[in-house]
Amino acid sequence: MKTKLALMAFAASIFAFGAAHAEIKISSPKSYETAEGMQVGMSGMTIENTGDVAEKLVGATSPVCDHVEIHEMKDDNGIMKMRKVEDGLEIPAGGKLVLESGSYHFMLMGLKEPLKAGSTIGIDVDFASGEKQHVDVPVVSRMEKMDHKMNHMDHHD
Ligand SMILES: [Cu+2]
Repeated sequence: MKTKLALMAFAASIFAFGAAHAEIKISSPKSYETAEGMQVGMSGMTIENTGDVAEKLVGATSPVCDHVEIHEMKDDNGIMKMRKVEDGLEIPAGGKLVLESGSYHFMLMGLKEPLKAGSTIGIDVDFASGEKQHVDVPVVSRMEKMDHKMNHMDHHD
């Protein structure tokens, strides 16, 4: 047992002071409230790689739904279409990936209950390196989304 702990500490120190690695910072997490009976929810966040090697977003999990998919939303001849991203999304060293509605986003599939504005849900974000980051994601109202688009000059504190 002691040997195992010592080995783990040794491995951790190599990781911390050793070779180049990706450094992931997640900001602006957000999820939108859902109506009663809706099976899916949408979540966005900004994932920044401040490290010196590329990292790849490969997926996420959340206790509020059955599973989480990475989606891409695209304008296809005037029709917004979503498709599932199968191979993950690379975030180059020094790069940034913005997940938001209308672009890449997380789709929460098989919601266990409606997402309520004002509440917070947990999403664990997984990367190809094996890194996992827990994110507390506030649920905002649909109105807030429209507000944001329509009143850019409005200042909210
Ligand atoms: Cu989607």
